[in-house]
Amino acid sequence: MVSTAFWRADDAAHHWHPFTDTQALTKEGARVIVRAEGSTLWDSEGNAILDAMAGLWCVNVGYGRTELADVARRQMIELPYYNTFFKTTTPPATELARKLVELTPEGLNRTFFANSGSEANDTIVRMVRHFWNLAGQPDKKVIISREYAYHGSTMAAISLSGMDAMHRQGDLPLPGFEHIRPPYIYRDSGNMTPDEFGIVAARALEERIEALGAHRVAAFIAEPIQAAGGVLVPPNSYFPEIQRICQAHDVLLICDEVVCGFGRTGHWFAADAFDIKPDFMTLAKGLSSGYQPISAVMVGDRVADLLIAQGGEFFHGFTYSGHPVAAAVALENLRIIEGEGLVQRAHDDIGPYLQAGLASLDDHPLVGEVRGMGMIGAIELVRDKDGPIFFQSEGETGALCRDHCLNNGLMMRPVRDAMVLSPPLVITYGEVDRLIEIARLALDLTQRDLYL
Ligand code: PXG
Repeated sequence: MVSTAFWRADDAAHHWHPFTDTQALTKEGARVIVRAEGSTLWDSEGNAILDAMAGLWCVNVGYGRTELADVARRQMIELPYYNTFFKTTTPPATELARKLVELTPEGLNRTFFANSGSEANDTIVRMVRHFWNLAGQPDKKVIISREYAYHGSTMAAISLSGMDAMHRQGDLPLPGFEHIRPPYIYRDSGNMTPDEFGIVAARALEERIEALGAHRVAAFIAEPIQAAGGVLVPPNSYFPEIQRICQAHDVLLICDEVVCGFGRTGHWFAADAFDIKPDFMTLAKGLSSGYQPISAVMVGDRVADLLIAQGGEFFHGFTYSGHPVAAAVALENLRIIEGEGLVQRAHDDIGPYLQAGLASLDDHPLVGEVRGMGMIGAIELVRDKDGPIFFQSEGETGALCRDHCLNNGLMMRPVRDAMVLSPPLVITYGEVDRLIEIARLALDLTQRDLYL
């Protein structure tokens, strides 16, 4: 058998990892994940790790689904690949396009396929620009997003994202992308109620539109819950006000459901929960539960009707747009989610159980706030609950806590000093109990490290 040391040496020599300090990784060596089942991962040294992240917020139906492997195998034998470019299609791509129209909110009646959330968001940027040109308003080009947003890693998607560290590497964002404050209740609401604060945070959009001139603003993009930004759950007042502002200034609304979609929040889409009526919706991750790379842009009627009626050929697409194997796997994944009632389970069974478990950590001296919805959550660590006072060296405490989690068999990662989690929707009650138990142990060990 090939040894862990062999994998680590080869990996350090040749494999350039995403979002990784290669020098640090080379010293430590990568953990080699070799197998997974349900909500549990195994590494090459036989350690079992409870995956509270569902991979990267994506393995909604859990690991080890042989149904998905069977469908992929069948599709590969029948038709492993054909494109959807030149007036051809394949049954899985067509069926998935229709299925997504049925599942997503009313008014989104067209599906454009890509392979990643980043590509889908880049596609939306192109459609938005094309739309306003055709609509006779070529000055409407600026897209507004939020600080801490994550919309992907390609050039347009990073520009949409509000991550300073990413922007610093490569003179980004590109021109024409603006960022406003996020609705970060815990940090910023001060003496306001969440709903009062929600209006204030949303008005930041109106202020920016007015500063730029509405004739220049093309669209606003938002994740309903900012996931990689630290699981920022908006106040209930936030999105209705955002929706009003977009309508008032004729700004298109893009809802990025890459993390929030497919049951994660206890709803098929978080747009349903927050009553968002978007012009575009970005889908990926839970669409295939990560078993195949596939993403989709859901396009609203207003945009689609104009682009199709007057746009002519849309010169945009990817070799693997609507890949038949990925589409077949996504369809089967959706059948599993429906058949097993996983959205409902996240809404009124395991979701509330997870949130109650998280809430039980609130008494810990390091925990400033726990927040979440359905099967997504965060535990925000602070130096002092009064204030609150955050840690001076942002991210260090989170990293310490992450290491203690991992050493005790729990995969949970920090965003700044907030521990974020989004376990598979199939996680069991017993596993949630263990998750909370290890999280508390990791918090104790982190506290000991800090105050020894
Ligand atoms: N939108 C959202 C909301 C995302 O979270 C993307 C778009 C981009 O998707 P692709 O498929 O291009 O990666 C994402 C991706 C993390 C992490 O550590 C999060 C993502 C990706 C990688 C790492 O939180 N989200």
